[in-house]
Amino acid sequence: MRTPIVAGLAALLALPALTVGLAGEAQADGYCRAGHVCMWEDSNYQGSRYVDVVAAGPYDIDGWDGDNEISSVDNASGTYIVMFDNDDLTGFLGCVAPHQRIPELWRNDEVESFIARDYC
Ligand SMILES: [Ca+2]
Ligand SMILES: [Ca+2]
Ligand SMILES: [Ca+2]
Repeated sequence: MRTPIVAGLAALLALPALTVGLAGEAQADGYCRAGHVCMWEDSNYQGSRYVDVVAAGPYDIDGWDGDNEISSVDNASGTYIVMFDNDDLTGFLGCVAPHQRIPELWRNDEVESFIARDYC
């Protein structure tokens, strides 16, 4: 009779994780899903996670939600993330290498758009 109880417990424990996943916060703070790029308001992957998208692009960070506020980045993809100071990929800032994590951006609070591509 133990097996059904254990299975039931497992289902109960899995439910909150599933709910969180549907809300788009599947990963513990500070980590990005494989293939995604994530950007945070504060250094060390803290504060609002303004960006959590499949690494592709081009992508304009929302003007009310992250523009000129990004302080840390986790690139969980196999491509470069090329960051720009302004919208529409203008004003080159720098690159995040494949699978690179940057706890404190060297150009703090400046990123406004980015694109994923296979070169810097
Ligand atoms: Ca923007
Ligand atoms: Ca910031
Ligand atoms: Ca900027």
